Amino acid sequence: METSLTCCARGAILPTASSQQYSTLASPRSVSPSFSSKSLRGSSIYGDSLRIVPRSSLKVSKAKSSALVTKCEIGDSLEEFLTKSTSDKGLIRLMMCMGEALRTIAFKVRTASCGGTACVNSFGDEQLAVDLLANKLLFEALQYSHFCKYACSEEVPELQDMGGPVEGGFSVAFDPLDGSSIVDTNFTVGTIFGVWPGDKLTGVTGGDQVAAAMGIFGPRTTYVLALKDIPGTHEFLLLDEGKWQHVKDTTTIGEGKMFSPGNLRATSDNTEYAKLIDYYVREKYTLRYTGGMVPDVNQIIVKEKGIFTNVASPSAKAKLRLLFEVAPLGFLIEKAGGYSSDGKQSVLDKVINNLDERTQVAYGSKNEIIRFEEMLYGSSRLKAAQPVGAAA
Ligand code: FDP
Repeated sequence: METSLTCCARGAILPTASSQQYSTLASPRSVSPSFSSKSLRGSSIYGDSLRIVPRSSLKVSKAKSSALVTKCEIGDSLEEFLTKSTSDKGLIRLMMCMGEALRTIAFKVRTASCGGTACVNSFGDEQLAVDLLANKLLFEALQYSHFCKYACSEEVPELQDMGGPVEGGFSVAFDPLDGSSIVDTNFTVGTIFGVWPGDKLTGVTGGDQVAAAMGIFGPRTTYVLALKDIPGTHEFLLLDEGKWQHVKDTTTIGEGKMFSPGNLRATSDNTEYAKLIDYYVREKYTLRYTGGMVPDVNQIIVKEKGIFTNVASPSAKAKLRLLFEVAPLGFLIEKAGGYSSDGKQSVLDKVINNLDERTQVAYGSKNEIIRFEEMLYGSSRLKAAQPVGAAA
């Protein structure tokens, strides 16, 4: 396994588009047989130019509450970071393999041809809509990791057997390309995934995740991840040479007037949500909303402040999926020092009863989540240390 891991780190397992059909995905069953093995070949799609940030110019990680994480430095490669952060070799391998898939997806998004209603991969030997291609690449990466038991995606919401072990292995839920409706407008889009131990993706909670991550395909490509055993949410930048470099830790989400209001149509028949939006406007919050959940939530982690809401109403039902989107992003936000809520509880405390379960959600700083719960339901489970109106 060590040899394979080294191979991952060098980028030699980059799965590339192939003309082979994904028959397992074409007719999904409740639990499919293992994917057939596929040839994963190296790729030279990345240029040769080097743009490595010298370690000396980068600050050392501020996170102090774990002996492991204090050894992790800004400037580390993804593999160095993971090796310092966890002794679980299976998890390291899985996160490395997903990193390989993410950089391939970044390239496919960047070079897609957009027209009509779809953005299609136009580079290489396979013509496929980019969200379906992303879906395929992620399943391939998980199978190749050898540590994934089951996987399922928003595109294929049934458990697929990836062939890995139950004991010491993981099950992974992912949204291959969240915000696929804004790929053509060249807005930032992203992949979301959550990693659970063993073979269960239902009857578990978001708090049971051992890791979660987003791949963010914008002007820059980043891999933002959190691991259960270490504090903080960690951002890796994809360098020109194809390596992921650790560039930021977030361990605190503070107060600040920035809002990102999803499902705004619900304000027409949810008066509490309408009042909450009025509050943000009256208090002169800055609106920062793209309509893509990945960049809209990522900005809270990067700017270390703000609130994202996606609230339901009788006529505008909850649409965000607990398993594929809400729980993994909740894990990233809470590991970053923020809070999440469905109005009454942390989204990490919600039991995932079925793969397609939907929920309303808010992510943000503590005071923002208190305000969200109080304005929607009259009280908050979080004890306010100071009056809620006191946001900076
Ligand atoms: P999209 O439909 O474009 O895939 O997850 C679905 C999602 O995007 C989120 O990325 C986004 O936050 C949300 O839908 C936007 O919904 P509203 O238009 O209702 O705000």
